[in-house]
Amino acid sequence: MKSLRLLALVGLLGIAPATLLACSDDTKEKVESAADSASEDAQRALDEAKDDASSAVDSAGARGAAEYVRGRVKAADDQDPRSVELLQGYVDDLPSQAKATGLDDQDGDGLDDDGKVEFTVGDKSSCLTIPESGNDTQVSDDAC
Ligand SMILES: [Ca+2]
Repeated sequence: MKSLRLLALVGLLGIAPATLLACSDDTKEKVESAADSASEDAQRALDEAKDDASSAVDSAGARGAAEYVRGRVKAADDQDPRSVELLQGYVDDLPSQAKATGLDDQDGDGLDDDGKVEFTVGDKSSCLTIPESGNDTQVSDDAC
């Protein structure tokens, strides 16, 4: 009797790690596949953002660039509208012929100090103004 129980125990111990291993492989695959699809989604969103930014600049130059960033700021209404990190991310989506200046954070609070970003495409400039509240963002067809 005793040796039977021992055999069963040994048997169980032998099976358990194999089962756990199989389960963890399965889980790992699921996690990897979820991560892959999340990164594909992120890549797709990034590609779309760059396409949008490109069309905005192609059709409306400096103003298009400013309006594009303004649109992104308005869409991210759960974030601080002056966040330098976010704004820089939007600016990075712009095609290379669009130059953005004026993102400054002298006091190091992570927020743009004056809420003004100037966009230049060719010989045209436009100025995006983001009030601290994030409401009433404005785009003007002049340098800031
Ligand atoms: Ca600041």
